[in-house]
Order: sequence, then structure tokens, then C-alpha cells
Amino acid sequence: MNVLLVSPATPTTFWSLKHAMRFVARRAAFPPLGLLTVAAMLPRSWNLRLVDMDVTRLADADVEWADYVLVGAMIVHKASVEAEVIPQCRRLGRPIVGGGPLFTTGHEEFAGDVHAVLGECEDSIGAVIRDMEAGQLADTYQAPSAFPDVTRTPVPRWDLINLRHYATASIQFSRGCPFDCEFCDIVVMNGRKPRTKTPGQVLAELDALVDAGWKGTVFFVDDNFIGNKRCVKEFLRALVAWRARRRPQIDFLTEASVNLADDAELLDLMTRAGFNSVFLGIETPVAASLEECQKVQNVHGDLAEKVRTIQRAGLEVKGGFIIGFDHDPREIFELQFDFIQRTGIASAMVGLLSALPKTRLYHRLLGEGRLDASTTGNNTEAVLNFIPKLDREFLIDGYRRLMAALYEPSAYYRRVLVFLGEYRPRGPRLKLTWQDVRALMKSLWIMGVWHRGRRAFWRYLATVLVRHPRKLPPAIKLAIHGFHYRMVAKQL
Ligand code: B12
Ligand code: SF4
Repeated sequence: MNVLLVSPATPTTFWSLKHAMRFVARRAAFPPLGLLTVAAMLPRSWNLRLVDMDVTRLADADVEWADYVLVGAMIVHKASVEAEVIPQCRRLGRPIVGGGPLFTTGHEEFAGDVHAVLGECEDSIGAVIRDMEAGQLADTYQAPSAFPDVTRTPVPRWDLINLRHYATASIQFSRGCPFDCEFCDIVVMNGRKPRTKTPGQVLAELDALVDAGWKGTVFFVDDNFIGNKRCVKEFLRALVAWRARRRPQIDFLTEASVNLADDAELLDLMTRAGFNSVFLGIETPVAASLEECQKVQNVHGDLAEKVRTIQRAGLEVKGGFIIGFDHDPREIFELQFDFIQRTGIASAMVGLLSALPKTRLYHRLLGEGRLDASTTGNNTEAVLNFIPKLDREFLIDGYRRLMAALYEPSAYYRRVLVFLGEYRPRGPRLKLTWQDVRALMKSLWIMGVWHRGRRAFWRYLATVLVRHPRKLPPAIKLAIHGFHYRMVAKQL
């Protein structure tokens, strides 16, 4: 059996970091972990190839070689799936099996073209394999237990990709999140009970990555890394010990809920284990809007102070922000700008509220007759797929202006400096690599000579060298990320 695994092409989005890739000479920011995990569940006797269309194009020869094409996609990949993958496979007569968020929440749109595997596939892949071998695939597959036991999830097949094409590696410790924010599709796809892997299992995955030669950042792609605090602490203790034993040249980034700030022990364990950055769903400084979307964990206490606590503990805070809640006041743009600037959240992923299929928000808006388009799946695009309470044009226009203001060079560097002032790096330090030096040289050339914002860049660099010389590596990394975000903001 020859099986081709395909990760479709991604448009330039906030998280794609496409404009940052030229600094680090990598082709894509993150590898397709879902597909690599599925690959590890397929029989060892099968021949597998993986094409990540963010790294290389999908060649006819690869499709012709395959008996089946397995596609893993998010909604944002829809255009690539519809315009490239499906027509190419149809022309060459190869059946497609699809999985991931695009098909889990929207398989009906692909009926006849794609055999869809809904949700996490650990418990349904056996039936898919059997039917592939028999040459008789069903239209859809869904396991009776929607949320499988992840302690049985195998180590991803890293051998199917060239890790050197990627800026960051990925790994997963848990799935699911105990909270229930109205707009979130995680709880629909992965449930509200966090399911964790065993410490030994994750350490074996990390061993595999390090053995494959990985150096640099590893992203724990958990929906909420601290969803089960007891299990995560147990894992972190094992990770600290593993780190002391193996002394790997890697650091970690993850996603968590804001209540991380309330647990000093957890913060300490994370930094000792090598975490130096965390993405938080902050959403909005407007309490009424937080209550509207039932983001209960953000309502209590001072949000800005929580961000500072995490920064002082040694973690850079990246944040997700949303505009377009029913309770947003007309001055929402100023409120968001002020919050982001004063907390020094350099990577602020600000998006317009989007009703993703099958979420509670989607059903509410449908019931209120307010849904008027399907989502593009890109939460940082200047579009709304529902009728907002504030005027649509006011929101879209204000959103564009907010993004431009946030990523205008001097405002951006000002808030990185706020962050560097709070940040107390504590974790293990990685050795400087040739890649870091090259990124520094390229940033001096591209941001310091070629692009608009040169003066602000040199002023920023001088301030970093005088006030925070030991924080130069994160300062350069954030300048490079800022360059990407600025390009994204410009395209809006
Ligand atoms: C890691 C991650 C990323 C990474 C890497 C993406 C990549 N190359 O794989 C990065 C940071 C690049 C990213 C970017 C974005 N992301 Co993202 N991301 C995630 C995250 C946190 C984890 C995905 C993951 O690797 N999981 C681990 C693997 C093992 O699980 P899995 O992918 O679910 O795979 C399982 C099943 O889905 C299934 N499966 C998956 N593929 C296939 C294929 C086949 C053939 C089969 C049979 C089964 C199958 O089996 C697997 C095992 O059970 C998810 C949240 C989530 N829980 O899914 C969001 C998520 C997928 N991202 C999301 C979004 C919106 C984005 C962005 C648009 C954000 C932005 N504005 O920039 C961009 C778009 C993509 C891009 N490249 O720019 C949304 C997607 C919503 C949707 N319904 O489409 C999610 C669900 C988060 C959310 N709710 O907001 N993302
Ligand atoms: S905390 Fe994050 S992952 Fe959890 S339900 Fe809310 S938005 Fe979703």
C-alpha cells in the first residue's frame, strides 16, 4: 500500500509567521503534527510519503505513486483543498481520506470527494485501515468514543519530514480544556475533560525529537497545557529531571489559561523545565464581554497584573484578543490598544469574533438569525460572519486601524521594551547557534537598512543593548516576529 499524506497550503496568517521565515532560512513555522501522528498509526508495512504544501508543491508524480491520499486540514486550508488537492486527486483518480478540523466540523461540504474521518482518530483508524485494504471506503468515520485515551497515541513519525525545513518542532501532552468559552471549537472537537499522556510517553517523544537532531523551540500544542494541574505538575517534574540528564538544546512554548498566574509552583516548574513563552486567551479587558462569552477564568482579579506575574516568573506572554462581542463598547479599540501596550504583549493575536461551525456561539447566532456567512477559518482577517451589535463597517474599519497601530514599528518596539522590563528569564539558557547569528545579521540588514521603521529599529536595539543586554536574543526574536505581524496587519 502506498499512502501519500498531504498538508495543504496555508495562506499568510498571524501564526504562519511566513514573513519571519526568511530571517531563519526555514520554509515553514511548524510541522503538521496531526498528520505525523496519524502516520504513526498506519501499518508499518505500508509505504508512506508526506508532502507539506507550505514546504514543497504537490507533484503529480507523488499523487500517481499513491493508492490513497490522506489530507489533514483546518478550515483555513479550505481554499487549497478545494482548488488544488481535490482537483489534482480527481484528475489522477486517487481517493482522498480527510481528517482534522476542516472535515470534523464541515465534512458535509466535501461529500463525494473526501472520505471524512471525524475528530480524533485513534479509535476509528482501525476501521479506516481495514476499508482501505479492502478498497471500500465509507463516506464518514467516527469512533463511538469521541475522545480517545491519548496514552495510546503513538510517537509521531518524524522520519517522514525534514525537520530542518521548520522553525519550531511540535509535541502534544494533553487534549481538551476544562473551560467552556462560548466561541471555542476546542471543546467541541476535543472535549472538556483534559486527557493527558503519561510522563514517560512524552519523554519518549522528546527523546525521538532530540535523537532526530532537533535543536531550538518545541511547541506543546495543547489546547490548555494546564487543563489538569495535577498531571501537568507530575509531568513537569519528570521533564526537569529529563532535562538535567539529557541537557538538550531545546526550549518550550505552549498555550494555557490565565489562571496560570495564580499558581507559583506551576510557574516555577515550567520555567525550570525550559518553558520561556506562553500563549494566553485573554480576549478582552471588557468584563461584560468576558462574561458574555463565559470566559470565567478571566473575570476575577486584575488581568494586567496576572500577565505581569507570568512575565516576572520568566515567561513571555503572547495573547489572543477578540473584538466584536455584543457587550463591546464603541471605545473597544482604544481599550484593547491600551491594554496590550501597557502589558507589553508583543505577539498580540487580535481578531474579529468568528462563529466557528458547531460552537455554542454558532448555535446562538443561528437561533437569533444573525449568521450571514461561513467562516474563512482565519481569525485574523477583516471579515465578520455574523451580524454584530456594533455597526459592521465600524468594526472592520476599526479593526484594521487597531492592527496597523499595534504593529507600527515604534508602538511595537515600545511594548517589547515594556515586556523586557518585566521579564526575568530563569530557565536553562541555550547556546547561541549559527542560525541565531544569521538571524541577527539578517535582521540588521532587513529591518535596519531596507525597510520602513529603520530608525525605530536602531533606537530599539540601542535601548536593548544599554538596558537589557542579556535579553538580546529574545529581543531580536521579537523584532523578527514583529516584522511578520506588521506585514499581516498591512494586508488586512
Ligand atoms: C498546533 C496548531 C497550530 C500550529 C501548527 C499547524 C500545523 N502545521 O499543523 C500553527 C501555530 C502554525 C497554527 C496556525 C493556525 N491555526 Co492552529 N492550531 C494548532 C493546535 C493548537 C493544535 C493542532 C495539533 O497539532 N494538534 C495535535 C494533533 C495530534 O491533533 P489533531 O491535529 O487534532 O489531529 C488529530 C485529529 O484531528 C485527526 N486528524 C488530523 N488530521 C488528520 C488527517 C487524517 C487523514 C486523519 C484520518 C485524521 C486526522 O487525528 C489526529 C489524532 O487524533 C489546534 C488546536 C487543536 N486542538 O486542534 C489549533 C487550531 C487547529 N488552529 C486554528 C487556527 C484558527 C489557526 C490559524 C488560522 C490562526 C491564525 N490566525 O493564524 C493558523 C492557520 C494555519 C497556519 N499555518 O497559519 C484553529 C482551527 C479552527 C478550525 N476549525 O479550522 C484550531 C482548532 C484552534 C482554535 N480553535 O482556534 N495552528
Ligand atoms: S480556555 Fe481556551 S481552549 Fe479552553 S474553552 Fe476557553 S478558548 Fe477554548
